[in-house]
Amino acid sequence: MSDPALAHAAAQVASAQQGVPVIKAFFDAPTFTVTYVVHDPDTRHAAILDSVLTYDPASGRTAFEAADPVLAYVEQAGLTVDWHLETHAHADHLSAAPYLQQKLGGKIAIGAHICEVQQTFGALFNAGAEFARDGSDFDHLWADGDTFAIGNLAVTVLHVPGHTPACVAYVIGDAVFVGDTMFMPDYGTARADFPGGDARTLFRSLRRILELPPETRLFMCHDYLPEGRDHYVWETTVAEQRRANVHAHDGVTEDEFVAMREGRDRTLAMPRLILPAVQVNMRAGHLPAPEDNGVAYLKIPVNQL
Ligand SMILES: N[C@@H](CCC(=O)N[C@@H](CS)C(=O)NCC(=O)O)C(=O)O
Ligand SMILES: [Fe+2]
Repeated sequence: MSDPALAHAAAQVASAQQGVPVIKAFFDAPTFTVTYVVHDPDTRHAAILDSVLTYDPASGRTAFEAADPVLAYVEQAGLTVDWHLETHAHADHLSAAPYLQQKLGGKIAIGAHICEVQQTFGALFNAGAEFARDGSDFDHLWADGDTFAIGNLAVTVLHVPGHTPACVAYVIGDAVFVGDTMFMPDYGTARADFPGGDARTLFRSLRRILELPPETRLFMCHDYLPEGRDHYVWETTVAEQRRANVHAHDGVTEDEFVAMREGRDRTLAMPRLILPAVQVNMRAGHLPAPEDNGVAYLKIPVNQL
């Protein structure tokens, strides 16, 4: 394998104890997002991945319906949260990482290419000089192949761009949190038409994850309940994706994938919350600074998306 980061992740999965880490999923039905709490049973150190701040765009009101059950679980289980890990700057929900950080501690981290995303969306929202585009709103930025530990759990970060330029997957023990690269086999893959997205890059990234050992557990960031299924699911394996992913199973060529993905993306509406979500998530989940009346405002760029 001429891919040291992937080789390291594959060795980590192969040597990890099966069934460890302990993984608890929380599904947010309004945004179809899965938040995970992952912990090491020996030390009870934990990470929270892709948390959701509930947001009603009609009233402009935030709430904690999605985040409070995560908070209650962590407190009841007596976990120490080291990290709030984002797989990418989400376009479909606001992050609850600052809320959970304030309650639980821990550092907020995302892929280092977030700086490109901040440039793009900083320009879209005509953000002023007070908006740093160097990733410094986050506590930590990951590069491809970075490694760290959650208690005794080994973690390898893989940069998997395509859906967005900054997407990363977190390989934790024998489990991979794939973000928005692929979805469950019967739904396929993520869209690649957001600013900075690219279908060919996405195919290479998701096929890279599928080079991991066949038994590797894969955890999705969303499930959209395709026709023919009546319950939400978010866990599968490398072997199952390679056999059955409707967009990207073994045998699908890069060109076939790109034609399919670009064709399908032309039919998709923008996510309901993209404008509030990216404006907040590019700031690591923080609202823009309040104006002189003490109120924080979100902008709507007209006729831009
Ligand atoms: N209907 C959802 C769609 C959200 C959406 O576009 N999700 C992205 C991931 S952030 C995606 O890849 N969707 C694939 C698809 O809808 O086929 C919404 O409005 O929030
Ligand atoms: Fe996404």
